[in-house]
Amino acid sequence: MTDPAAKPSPATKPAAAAPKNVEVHIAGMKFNPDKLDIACADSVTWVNDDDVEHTVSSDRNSELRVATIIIPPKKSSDPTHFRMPGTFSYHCDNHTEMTGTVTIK
Ligand SMILES: [Cu+2]
Repeated sequence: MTDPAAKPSPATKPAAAAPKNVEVHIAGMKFNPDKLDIACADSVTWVNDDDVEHTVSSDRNSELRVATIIIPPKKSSDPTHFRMPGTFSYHCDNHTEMTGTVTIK
């Protein structure tokens, strides 16, 4: 395996709360991790490792809502920013047993 996104060496020491992008992988019909805590400045990328399409769709009672994200097989979502604290609970429209939560502090 090659690493196409090799990190550049940091020129300066990053701040303690530097924003980061966190990956949630989808494999075997599960979100992993299915519960994620992030900071407000962070973003989330969903990576579909499965051979079928999945979606990331807000639950009805979700405090935070995003437009449904459709992720084709072996593809990734764009980094998703939430920009406010709250709980984003979501599911896959194609497989309703697939659920996850992102808590933004
Ligand atoms: Cu699915």
